[in-house]
Amino acid sequence: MRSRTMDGGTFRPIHRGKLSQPFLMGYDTSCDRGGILVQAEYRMWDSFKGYPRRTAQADMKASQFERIRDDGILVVDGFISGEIAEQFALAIERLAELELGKGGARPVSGNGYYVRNLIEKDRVFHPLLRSKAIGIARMLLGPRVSMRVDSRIAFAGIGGAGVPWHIHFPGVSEPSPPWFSPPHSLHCLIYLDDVGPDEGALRVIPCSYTKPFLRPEEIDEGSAVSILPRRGDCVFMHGNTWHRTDASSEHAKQRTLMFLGFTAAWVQGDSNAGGQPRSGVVPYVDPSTSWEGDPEELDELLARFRW
Ligand SMILES: O=C(O)CCC(=O)C(=O)O
Ligand SMILES: [Fe+2]
Repeated sequence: MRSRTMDGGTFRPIHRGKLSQPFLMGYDTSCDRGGILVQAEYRMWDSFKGYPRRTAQADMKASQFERIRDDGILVVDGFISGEIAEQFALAIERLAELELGKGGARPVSGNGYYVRNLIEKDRVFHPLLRSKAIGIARMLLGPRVSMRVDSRIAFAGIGGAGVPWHIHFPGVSEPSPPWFSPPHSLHCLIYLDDVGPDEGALRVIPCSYTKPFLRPEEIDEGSAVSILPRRGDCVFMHGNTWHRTDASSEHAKQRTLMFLGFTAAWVQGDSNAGGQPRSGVVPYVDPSTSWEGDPEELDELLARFRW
């Protein structure tokens, strides 16, 4: 068990330094007791609301922020504590038991199954509405982001299982229309079980989010990095980073992970391929019952944002 608090330890105070010009967004990095935090001061170009300001902070070193921003991939060890990972894993198993075979959790052949929309299904996931991942998402995608939380459980003891090369937002076409903008999203894969060679490494191609039009057979395996995440670790990736898993062995233990998927709040639609509407199998849990912040921010996070 690691002894980290929710979302990677204590939040260090920051030296604010010089903020960006009004109406301009800029990055401000500052040193504080050896740690470096990155922040953006946004002025939201919303005349109806009086051009409100919002500050986004990523609790990470500038070099880490540049890594996720440019390479589209960053691994953060111990992002959540082992204890909280255990709570999440148990809640996901409970939901899976309720949903399996009833139109909820969806088994995928050779892959395991997905339990989706966790925030709306159990209060245990509501602290994620204050996750430090949100600040990072706002640094990358803008001040208004929405978030959904899904999970995957891969079966124990099954050899040859895994996911092939894929991206999470395959929204491109050929030819590319003149007004097409590439789909940007931040996906945070939080591992709730240790992954070793038996469970199968995660393989990721850095910078590949710039090539959503690749075909899986064109991928250069040699350029992939191999990651063996441990319970509580988080792999931050651009949602269109090409990735796959190595095949499991028959000695594989259960592999449970959560996906925190972020898009700009006005992007309608699913941030995770194959998402499903509310199944109605488990009762709806209203996230606003455990929210003390600005209701507008909650609406954004839950994809209820309207202009
Ligand atoms: O299991 C993993 O490590 C990654 C799974 C994955 O990429 C997916 O389900 O989309
Ligand atoms: Fe994936």
